[in-house]
Amino acid sequence: MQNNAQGNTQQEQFIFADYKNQNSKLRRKFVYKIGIVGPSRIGKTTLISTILKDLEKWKKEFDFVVEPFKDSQGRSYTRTLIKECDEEIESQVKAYEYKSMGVTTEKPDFFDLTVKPFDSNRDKTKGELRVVFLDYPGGYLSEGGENYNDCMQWIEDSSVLLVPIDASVIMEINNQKNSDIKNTMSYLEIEIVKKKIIDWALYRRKRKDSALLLFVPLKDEKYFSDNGGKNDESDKLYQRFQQFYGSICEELKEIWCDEDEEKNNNKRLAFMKKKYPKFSIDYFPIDTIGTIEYSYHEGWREKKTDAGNIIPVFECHFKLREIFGEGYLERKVFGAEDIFNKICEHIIYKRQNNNVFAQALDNIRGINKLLDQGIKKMKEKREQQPNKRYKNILEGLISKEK
Ligand SMILES: Nc1nc2c(ncn2[C@@H]2O[C@H](COP(=O)(O)OP(=O)(O)OP(=O)(O)O)[C@@H](O)[C@H]2O)c(=O)[nH]1
Ligand SMILES: [Mg+2]
Repeated sequence: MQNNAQGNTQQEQFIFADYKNQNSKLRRKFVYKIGIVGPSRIGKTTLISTILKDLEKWKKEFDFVVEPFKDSQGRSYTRTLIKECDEEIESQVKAYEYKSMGVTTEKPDFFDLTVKPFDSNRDKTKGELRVVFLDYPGGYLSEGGENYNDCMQWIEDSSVLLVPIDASVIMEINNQKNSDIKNTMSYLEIEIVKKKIIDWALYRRKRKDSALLLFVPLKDEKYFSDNGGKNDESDKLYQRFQQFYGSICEELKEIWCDEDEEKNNNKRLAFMKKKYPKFSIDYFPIDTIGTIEYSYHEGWREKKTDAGNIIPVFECHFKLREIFGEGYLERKVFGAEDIFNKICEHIIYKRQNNNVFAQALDNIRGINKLLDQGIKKMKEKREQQPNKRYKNILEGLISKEK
């Protein structure tokens, strides 16, 4: 989280300059970009690194090898980064008194992965998709910073957008009190987040490109009983999510859906089903730590930001769960795999439907079939073990620009 991985300058790493350079090898590759939008301390770095923590299982369960990208010398900047983030979270969990402060991200960072399908004998892989998550300091959203424009351009270009939500704040404030609502909007920078999502949605429609929007409540261990928690307040959490973020979903519906267009699409779909970009808005609350839950808050206070602005802060405190006679519990991640599963499914769909060149190349190399099988297996697994927390808010085909 502290970007120590950058210290190892010997490793080739993904950087904006390379990506933008028209002559770079990277530029000529298909890179599937994943964006994230959230203010500082909301949990962006924790979310990305938790999703990528346990990549080994993909081999066993889904016929894919998902690995941190390795440079020509076999070194991996991303592997180091994931390890550092993981160690940071583990050390927070092991601390007797858990402090939710962690280490703030200091510069934009890339989590650069390769996704390779196994061939039908499962003895070697065939082809490779490059999937890259961008993480950046949350302070950028309101105050900018180095490479700010590159980060925002990346977000617009990404067909997958992650939006972490601070569950403890929206659950523990008084949601009937005007001043609490106003402060929450300001503290969680909900208007700025909303604007980024709307700009992204308009860009998707303009580009006729598919879109996957994932709202991910974090710091929510206390509100679920399926991972060691005592109470189930999941319905209340969803209601609170709707109170603060529901209007974004309504606006997206306006932007992406057009009933007449949908009817036409449906007619045309019979012939050219694969031509239309689809969208999905999903709700995926996950436990990134699992054994640390909300304990108490200190109410609202004011804080001066680096740029000198005064903002309201709602400081929540967390505690380690203790099981009588068993001491403290180890970290227990829940639901992260389902998110990556959904992202991969989306990327493969996009590859097979929006990109004629990739499609032709995949067909020649025999990868299309392998990708198809992979998607099927992922869907089957999700249907066998439905994650009760997960909700599909809205899905459909993106209409033409109005
Ligand atoms: N209990 C609990 N704590 C979490 C969870 N997710 C994140 N946190 C804590 O929230 C704090 C902030 O998380 P980060 O991932 O560093 O937040 P960030 O959005 O990357 O912050 P910046 O880098 O400043 O933009 C850390 O101390 C995390 O351990 C969660 O699901 N549960
Ligand atoms: Mg961070």
